Amino acid sequence: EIAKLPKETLALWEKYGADESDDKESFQKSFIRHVTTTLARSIYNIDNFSAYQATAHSVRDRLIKRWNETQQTHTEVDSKRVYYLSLEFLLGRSLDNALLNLGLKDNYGGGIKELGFTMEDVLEQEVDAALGNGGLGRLAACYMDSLATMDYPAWGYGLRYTYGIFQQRLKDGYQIEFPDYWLNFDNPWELPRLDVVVDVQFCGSVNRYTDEEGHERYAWEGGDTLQAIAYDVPIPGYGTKNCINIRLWSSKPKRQFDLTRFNEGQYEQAVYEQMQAENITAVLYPNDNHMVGKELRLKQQYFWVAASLFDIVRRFKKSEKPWSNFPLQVAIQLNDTHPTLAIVELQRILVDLEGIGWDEAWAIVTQTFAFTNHTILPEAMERWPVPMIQYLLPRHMQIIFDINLFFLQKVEKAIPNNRDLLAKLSIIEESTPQFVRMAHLAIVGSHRVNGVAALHSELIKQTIFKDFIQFYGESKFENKTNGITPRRWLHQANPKLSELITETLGSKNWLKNLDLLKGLKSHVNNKDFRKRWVAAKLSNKVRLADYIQKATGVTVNSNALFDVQVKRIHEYKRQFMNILGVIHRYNTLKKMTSEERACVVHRVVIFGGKAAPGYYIAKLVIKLINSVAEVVNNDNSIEDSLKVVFIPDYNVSVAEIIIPASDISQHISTAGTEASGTSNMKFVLNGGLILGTVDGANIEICEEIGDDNIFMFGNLAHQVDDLRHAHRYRSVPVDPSLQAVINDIESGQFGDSRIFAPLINTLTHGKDYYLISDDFQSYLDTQKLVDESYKDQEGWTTKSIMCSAHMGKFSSDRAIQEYADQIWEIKPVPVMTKKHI
Ligand code: CJB
Repeated sequence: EIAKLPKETLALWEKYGADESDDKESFQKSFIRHVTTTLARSIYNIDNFSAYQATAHSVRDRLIKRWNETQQTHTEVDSKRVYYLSLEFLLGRSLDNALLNLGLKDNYGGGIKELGFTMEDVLEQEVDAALGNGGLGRLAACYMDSLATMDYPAWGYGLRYTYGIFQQRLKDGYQIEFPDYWLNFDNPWELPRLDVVVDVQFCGSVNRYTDEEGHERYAWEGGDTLQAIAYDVPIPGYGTKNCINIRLWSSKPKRQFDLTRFNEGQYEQAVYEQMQAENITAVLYPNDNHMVGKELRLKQQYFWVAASLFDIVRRFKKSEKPWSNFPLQVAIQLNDTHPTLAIVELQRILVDLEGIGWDEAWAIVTQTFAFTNHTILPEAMERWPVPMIQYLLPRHMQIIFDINLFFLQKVEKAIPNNRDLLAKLSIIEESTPQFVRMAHLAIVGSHRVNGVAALHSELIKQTIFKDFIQFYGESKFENKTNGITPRRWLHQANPKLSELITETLGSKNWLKNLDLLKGLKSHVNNKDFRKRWVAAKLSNKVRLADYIQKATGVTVNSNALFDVQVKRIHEYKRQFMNILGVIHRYNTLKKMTSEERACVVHRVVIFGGKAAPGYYIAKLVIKLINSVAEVVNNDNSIEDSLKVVFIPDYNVSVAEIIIPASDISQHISTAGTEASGTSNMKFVLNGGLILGTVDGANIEICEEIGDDNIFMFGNLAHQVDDLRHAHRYRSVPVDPSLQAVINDIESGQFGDSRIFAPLINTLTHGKDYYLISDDFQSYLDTQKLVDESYKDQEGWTTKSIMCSAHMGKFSSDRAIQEYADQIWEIKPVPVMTKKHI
């Protein structure tokens, strides 16, 4: 029940609800207030961590104000909103980002110094919010930043995992996993909404009945009910009052305790139910580009989808518009197939709960949803056993069968007598047991399907979704090339370069319009500008070298060429090829005379990335990298011409140190396997060059920056099938350089070779699925070109500047603009400054 407040009260709100100012003194006041009250500490008892907490709480106060004004504006205007459903939001740290987006960094920096701390130390205290695996989760975070910055009325919906992606440590060169209990200390970046609670049902049964008007209806009854509690994460836009919301759900039991059991002395049984319920949002599944069909994961998906749709529908119903207006008020984007059950849930709400006819309901559903595909790897395709869905969600399974029936009837009508096509398009895979193909369900239930880079969007039409084109034609399938936010990935991660760009262009407008970077081109021959460009890169390399020293104990020379590959460890991303290339380089260096070596460009090869805990081969790749590093880094005979490091626990905040420091980064997936890649964009934006295959967004980056400024190599996507086929007829790799490297490993040069046998085995006996052998020579040749180019430091600097200058297209603002105009049909809603109560 909302209290009706008398006029005098409203006046008090006006008077005391006034601004908390953003000047230095106001910050210092709020800092001291938070230390003494929120943290209950005294001036004699503050460490860097408390200073971080107090600063964060001061920023949080200001965020909440903007967040409130944004929500009030959106409620008042009530225009169409977009809801971005993502099982992963890889946000990283929030304090620096909030300070920059709110324009508080300078005042707070000055204020904190006078209080006896440094901003750098304070920022270092924050633990990453790591509720994601890799590219897909970070993309969601970049998109939220753009939606906020561009004043769109948008919400993110996800899960509040108690444990984020595991922490990676190394022992004897092997990855070991530690739980990421990120909520150990208080989390100032979330607002618990203990009043926003949604019941979520599982199991039970379906009863058919006839309603008063004689219609056949279905009721889902019985089973277990859990509760979803909302935690809201404010996302501030850059240079705007707009501050949008990511709502993360946390699970808890509906009943706190089974008192009967407790009184009977069965304490363990009594808490069992509680634990089961809390389990649902306990942990993020640590797999990237790989489906593992665990029942708990399916429960997570439904729990999240049911709570989110309840919330969305509740908000829609407040405005009392007719149901036919739903798609005019609501756009829902499915980030991969993980939230596909939302399609079924909305149909269930409309048909079973709201009593709308099937066809009318289905038209509303399909106009509301759009679906983004992020991969064509077969092992990543989600399919759930029919019996598992039947047990957990009996009514949903019926609805899926009906959706499929009506869909296949339409196909049959449009393309008669083609049973083969029906089987291929069916949402149900007719195996034993049957499976639900989530991608098919997502396509059928959405009005638009998109891939994430031009090549990928073409490939999905030619491969995994080929058969759908026959029925729908091409117009349902489109491309939305990914983007990254320049606020975090240049302004925040690379302050020196950001400052230089702002000074050179004469304003900060490029941060909201990245195309303005092309203004740098006219300065490319300006000596002073070039000098500062090079100095920024060098200081970033020094910063990274310090980090490497601390994290691995290895000393690296900041004047060497920094060669970086950081991303999830996966066979298709071919870190294996990189380390095989390193072995080739090492043994070539060893054969040289000192004089010859003096002419060689010194390199530091930097790896980072997590392997899924159950991915044996990926974990062996990490072990091989570390074994090679051990030998190379301790071999004085090569005189520092090569160093190899594996930086442990790669995450968003580590990426912010690594990316601005790279000279060259590797994006070397087998052609056709990396849907887009997004770190490639981050590296180039920061003036790093790319060594890459003709894959994903590399192709579009090449188009923008020109092929003089990128090192591309390897076979093309359309050649892959034939090459794989040809492998079947050979037992050893065809490439002699590769065979030599394999021999080196097998000779024990990097320790007990038996350890690496399963890894080597992936290349031999007709396998080599990812075509390392086919691309190896071209890879080595292109690496030589990199060395030669780097010797020409002036030429390299020109390339570096030209790279950044042409990266406008890859702002996530451009991507979001395309989604907003072409899929969601939403308009910006600037936050109104007048007071709303
Ligand atoms: N992607 O991160 C994931 N996880 C998956 O399970 C499937 C795909 C990645 O999504 C990124 C964002 O679209 C892409 O850039 C990347 O190529 C893809 O692997």
